[in-house]
Parts: sequence; structure tokens; C-alpha cells
Amino acid sequence: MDLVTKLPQNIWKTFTLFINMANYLKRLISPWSKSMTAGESLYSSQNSSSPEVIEDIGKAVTEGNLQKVIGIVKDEIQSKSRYRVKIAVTGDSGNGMSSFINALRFIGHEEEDSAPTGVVRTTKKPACYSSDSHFPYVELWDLPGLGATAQSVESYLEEMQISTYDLIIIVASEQFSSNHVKLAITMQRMRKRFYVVWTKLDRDLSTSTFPEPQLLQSIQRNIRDNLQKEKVKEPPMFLVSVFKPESHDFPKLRETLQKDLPVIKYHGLVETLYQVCEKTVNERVESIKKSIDEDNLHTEFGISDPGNAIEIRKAFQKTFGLDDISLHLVALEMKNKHFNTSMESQETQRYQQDDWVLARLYRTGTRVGSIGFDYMKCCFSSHHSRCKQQKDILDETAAKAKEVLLKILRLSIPHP
Ligand SMILES: Nc1nc2c(ncn2[C@@H]2O[C@H](COP(=O)(O)OP(=O)(O)O)[C@@H](O)[C@H]2O)c(=O)[nH]1
Ligand SMILES: [Mg+2]
Repeated sequence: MDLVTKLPQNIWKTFTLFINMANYLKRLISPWSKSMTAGESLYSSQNSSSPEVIEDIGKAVTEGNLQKVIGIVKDEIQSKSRYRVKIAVTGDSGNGMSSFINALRFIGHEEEDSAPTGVVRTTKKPACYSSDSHFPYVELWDLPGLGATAQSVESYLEEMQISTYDLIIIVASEQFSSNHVKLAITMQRMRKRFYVVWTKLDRDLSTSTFPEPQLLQSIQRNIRDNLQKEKVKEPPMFLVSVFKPESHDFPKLRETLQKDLPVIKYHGLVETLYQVCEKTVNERVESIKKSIDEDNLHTEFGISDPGNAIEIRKAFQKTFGLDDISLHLVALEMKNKHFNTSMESQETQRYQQDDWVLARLYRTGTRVGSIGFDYMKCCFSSHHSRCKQQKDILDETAAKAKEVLLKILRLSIPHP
């Protein structure tokens, strides 16, 4: 009977949940997948890890100690959970930025804690607001608007220290001006995540002769065209009126924000940690390849038969922490963290003997060491071809190690 079909139900369920969650998070944090593999980030972040943590995680990966990796990531996630995401609200003066912040917080203009609004220029220096009940650990920064002075967009952004913010909301109304376009261009250049909010929609609706859907489309098209002309990738766009904080695109905006907040919060962290893991695995691969060239696998890994592919693969898997027991413990650790249940020790012991993790990974396409057939000794007849096969097994094992590390990082992130 196939090993997979022999697996008890509860183990199946655990792993199905593990894989489903990984897929869910993959979608949730999809901007990373590109940046992770390209080694270049899509968005810049203020929220990274300390050199000590980076060193510790590198050491754990070198030792092939995935449980230690999980522990470090867990602690880091815990400490970053208190990180306050900084959101800057900017635009031309009078566009409705302060009013927008109040509406986002579901408060009026005349409450004790509301951002001052008005036809005269009311916001003279950046002011911080929060809404712990709706957006915990978030700072909403009301910036003085552009346009009131002859200041260039560049010097305005420098003065506002825009690089210190995690997300920028560009507010526009009446027209999408050259300042709005310049802000968007600069955000893209700085790799800052940004949204465009078109406000005062009630005015547009009351003065327009077009039916509402057509008017909304034409506002969106106008913003899109202006950005496209400057090759700015379309950002999330929302059309709102502060007099209806639960209508138009306000709910969509809050939903998008809720989804993006954990991504923003942990983005820098996961990105940095993954890069460290990737670099460490690559360095380990290079060092093992040297041993292969020097015919030194026996000394380093205690391999008795360098022509035995199974023995070699097992040794490499062990060195990266991908042996069955380690993977099983990883799965348990991740399961415990997310589902807060633990397996009985008897069961744990029994399954540690089994190849079930490997079997499950085979089924889900994340198979460890897909060079699954045993090489005949004749394949290793020459030193050259033997080295090549050993390096192939090594490369494949290293790729799986990176995959597992990425999965650990992604699964460690709390989701909304
Ligand atoms: N009709 C309408 N007026 C708005 C809206 N948002 C802001 N305003 C008005 O626009 C003016 C400037 O608003 P304010 O928030 O102070 O703009 P800021 O300078 O960008 O911060 C105020 O008189 C607001 O009442 C809106 O959604 N609809
Ligand atoms: Mg203002």
C-alpha cells in the first residue's frame, strides 16, 4: 500500500491545513513571491531585523536547525507585532485630507480628537492620529498639503520625511493635478506602497449631468490615464465622500487596508530573513560543492559509499534539516502554533518512524529530492559524472530547503 494512503486521518488533516494555509498566505503576500525569487523587493520597508537576529538565523540555517529558525522567526514576529505602521495622507492643500482622516476614523470634524479642517489652510505641520478600535498599531499622519507654496514636490517630500512612512495615501478632489501625478511617480520610484483616494465625490455627483456609474468610470479613467502617461503602475484607487464614510469605496478601502497592514508590518522582516536564509543556503552549497570536487564527502558527512545516491541525498537532507524527523517536528511546531493542539507523545513517536512528511510533500509537489530513483553504481563510473550527480542532488535539496524556509516564514505571519 502507498505510504500516503496509510497515513492516519488526523495527520492528513493537519497537513492539508498546513498546505492550505501556505497557499492562502502565498496569495495574501503575493507581492513577495516575485521579490523573493528576484532577490529584489517590490516595496521598500522601514521595518527590518537587527544584525543579531540576522546572525542568529544564519547560524541556525547553517546548522540545519529548522526548529531554531522557527523560534527566531516567532520571536521576531512577536516583537514586530507592536510595530506601528505609519501612514501618510498627502495631496494638494484643500483636497480634503484632514476630513478624509476623520472619516476613516469614523469621527466628525468637531470632536476633541479630530483633525482640523476648513477652507483656509488648517494643517501646517504633520499631525498624528490613531484609531485603535478600527486600526490598531496604526499612525495616520495628516501632512500639510502641497500647492499652497511654490515648493517643488521633491523638496516637499524631503521636508515631510516621506521615506519614514510605510504607506502613502494620495488624496485628490476636483482634479487629478500635476502634483498628484508627481507624487505618484515619486512613490513608485521610491518603491513606496501607495493608494489614490478621490474624495468629495458627493460634489461631483451633485453637479454632474452624467448617471452615477458613468461619472465614477470617467473619474477613474482620468486618474488612470494621467498615471499611465507617466508609466506609473495602477495603484489601489478609491472614490469616497467624507459625508458617507460607509458608502462608495470607503468599505473597500478599509478592507484593503486591513489586508495590507500585516503585509506591510511583516514585509521587511520576512524579506530580510528570507534573504539571509537564501544566502546561507547558497554558501553552504558552495562549500559542499568544494568538498565534492575534493572527493571529501566521506570526511564531512561520513558517507561510506559516494556512489550511493540514497545515502548522499539523506546526508544532504540532514545537513539542511530536511530529514524526516526534522520535517516532522517542523510540521508539528507550525501546527501547534496555528491550531493550538498537540499530538499525543505516543503518536508523535510512532510517526517519527514513518516517512509520512516526505510522502505528503511528494503528493503536494514539494517533494524533497525529486531525483527519486536510485542511481546505479555504473552511473558513477567516472569521477566527473559522479560529482555532477552529487551536485545535482545537492542543488535540488538546497532548492527544497529554501522552499521549506520560505514556507516557515510565511506561515509564521499572523493573518487578518
Ligand atoms: N462636499 C465635500 N466637502 C469636503 C469633503 N471633504 C472635505 N471637504 C471640505 O473641503 C474643505 C477642505 O477640507 P480639509 O479636510 O481641511 O482639506 P485639507 O487641506 O486637504 O486637509 C473643507 O471645507 C471640508 O469641509 C467631501 O467629501 N465632500
Ligand atoms: Mg488639512
